[in-house]
Parts: sequence; C-alpha cells; structure tokens
Amino acid sequence: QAGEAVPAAQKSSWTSFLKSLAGFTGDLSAMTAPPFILSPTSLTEFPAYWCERPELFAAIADGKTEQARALAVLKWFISTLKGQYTSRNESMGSEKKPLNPVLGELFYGYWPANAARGGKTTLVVEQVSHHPPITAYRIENLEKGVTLTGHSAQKTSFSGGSIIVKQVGHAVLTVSLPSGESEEYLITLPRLRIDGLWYGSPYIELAETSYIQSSTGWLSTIEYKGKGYFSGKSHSFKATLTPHSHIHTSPHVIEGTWHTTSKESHSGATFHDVTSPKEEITVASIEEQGEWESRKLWHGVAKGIREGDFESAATFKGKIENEQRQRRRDESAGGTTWELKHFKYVEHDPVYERLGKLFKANPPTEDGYAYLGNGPHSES
Ligand code: HCR
Repeated sequence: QAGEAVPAAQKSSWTSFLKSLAGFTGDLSAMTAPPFILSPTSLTEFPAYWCERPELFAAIADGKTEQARALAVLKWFISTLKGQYTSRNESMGSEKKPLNPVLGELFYGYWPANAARGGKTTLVVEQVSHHPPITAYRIENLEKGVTLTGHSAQKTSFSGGSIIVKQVGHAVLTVSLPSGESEEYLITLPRLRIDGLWYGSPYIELAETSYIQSSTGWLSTIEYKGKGYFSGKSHSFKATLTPHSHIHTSPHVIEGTWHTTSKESHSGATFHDVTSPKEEITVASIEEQGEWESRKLWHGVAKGIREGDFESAATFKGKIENEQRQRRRDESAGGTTWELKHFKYVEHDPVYERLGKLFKANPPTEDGYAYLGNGPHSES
C-alpha cells in the first residue's frame, strides 16, 4: 500500500516530497524531506564503508602475482558493497537521507593494527565542496603499503518511480611492492537506483557496470543486476577479470549477490562472503573532537533526529546553515576563498586519464583531489 511505512502525520509531506522529485535533476541532498526519512549521520562518514573489512584491504599487498593482487582488489571491492548500499536498511529499517555536510567538515577514524591485517588503517575525510556536495577521502595501511584516495559526488534524477543516482568521482588504490615498484588501480562506481519510495521504505539497487583497471593491465568488469536478471535475485552481480591483451589466460568469472556470497564460475569455489560481522571504524569521542569534525559539528541535530525532537534538530541545523552563510559572505567581502585542509584540487587526474584509456572510460577525463599527507594519524 502507498506510504505503508510512513508515519500517519507525515504522509502528506512524504507525498509532496515525492511529487517534487518528479522531473527533478540536481542536488537531492539539499531538498527538505519529512523527518521520518532523516538520518543522523553525515555523508562524510560514508567513506568508512570502504574499509570495514580491513583485513581484505591489507591482504591486497600479500598477493604474490599481478593476477592475485587484481583478484584481491576485486574481492575487497565487492565485499564493501553490502556496507555501502544496504547498511542503513539494516540499522535504520530503510535507506535514509544523510546529513548534507558543510564545506570543510572533517571525519577521522581508524581500524586498529593486529596480526591479521598488519598496521593501523586510517581514514581521513574532508568535505571539499558544498554546492555541489563533494567528499574526498584517503584510507591508508602504511605498514602494508596499501592506500585508497577518492572523491564522491552524485547526480540525481527521477525516473519510473525511482531516484537514479549517477555517482560522479572515482577512487585510486595504490599498492607499494617490496621491490620498490607500485601498482595502481582505478576504480569507477556503479549507478544506484533508489526503489521503494512509493511505500516510504527506500532501498538501493545497483545497476549498469563499474570497472577496476590495474596499471598491470588486469581489468575487472562488474555488471550489476537486480531481481529478474542473471540469478533472478536482488543485488546480483557478475564480475569478469581479464588479463592484458598479450597474456593468454582465460578470464575469471565470478557470480553471486554482493550482500551475501559469490563463487568463481569455473571452480565453484567461494569468492567473497560478507555474511560474517564487519568491523566499524573507531572514532574519537565527541568531547575529544575538533569543531569541524562531523560528529561534534552535527551533535545537536543528530541528537534531535535520534530522539524524535525534530524542532530541536531544525534549530541546530538552522544555526549551522546560518553560520555557513555568514562565513561565505565574509569570504566574498574579504576577497578570500575557503582553503582545503587535507586535499588539493587537480583538474585532470593523471591516473584516471592514463588507466581510463585502457578500458575507454567514459568520460575520458575526470578531476580529482590529491591527498596532502597531513592527516592526524598518518605518522603512526
Ligand atoms: C544517494 C544517497 C547519497 C549518496 C550515498 C553514496 C553514493 C555516497 C558514497 C558512498 O560510497 C556510497 C553511497 C551510498 C548511499 O546509498 C548513497 C545515498 C542513498 C540516499 C542518498 C540520497 C542523497 C538521499 C535520498 C533521499 C531518499 C532516501 C528519500
């Protein structure tokens, strides 16, 4: 039934929200939505999903051959999808609208070192643009020599009752080998469809194709399908890992559902399995955080949302927004601009251009954000 999951008092505002989506293209995060669909978490926290299985991230460095490392990157990538795209359904009952980060917002955290994964794995996130929202991130396990640098933005549109989200941005994973050489992997991102809107219980399905291109030539092509395709199951995917054209090895084909398990087609062996618990990031307490750090900055708003006190959430949100507007006015009056803290804008990402050519990436060039190496935990 329409609006089944919507609280009675919010049904009409949900209907108006859905109506305003029709014909909408642009920045969905700035749209006002009814309280029941609001999440108390800022989008700056999302890059942590890349590393909630830190041992898989670390294990990339243990691959003995180019092929083994390319497979390990694919395995780690597929294993992040459950967290990235279904975890809000698990923790909050449906996909929700995250808090729209302010320019300069920061999120820091880490996964502690242990024998299985080697050194501490650290995360540095910075909101590098507000209009449009762009989030830049860096993850590193320096002991293992594995790093991930990326940025994430979204272009949204509405079609056939669903929100379609084109992910803009990409990530680059680097592995430093004991030989002193290093490998790079360019990672592009899938398209999202947000379904279930009619019922008021949105969830994500992934669509189309994403790629992981290694500087060694190995290419993973990952096709995403929902119910009614390959296996007829939601969250299905088929990944093909192909070697560089001059190597004559048959491709690896992997099929399964990204939120559970998958198998290598030729051997039937399990490829990935995310049915066991993941490890959430460790974050400093709010008392220890600086004023730009996400959980401290949004504390009042998040508390209001969690406790169902939406008036107080709106008051705190209004305060943050007014403060931001004033800051922008002061900057333009003083002829200054906001300075990024951990990243530097790059108009043409050289790794994207170089590796993108190998699989004819579309678009052929993308901008990027280079990490400045000055995150709080980078020394340990
Ligand atoms: C589209 C989305 C904001 C962006 C979120 C991204 C794409 C961010 C990068 C992460 O790596 C992966 C990721 C996962 C989320 O599924 C995706 C969000 C889902 C909803 C949210 C919209 C801006 C809010 C839509 C409002 C609906 C729920 C009514």
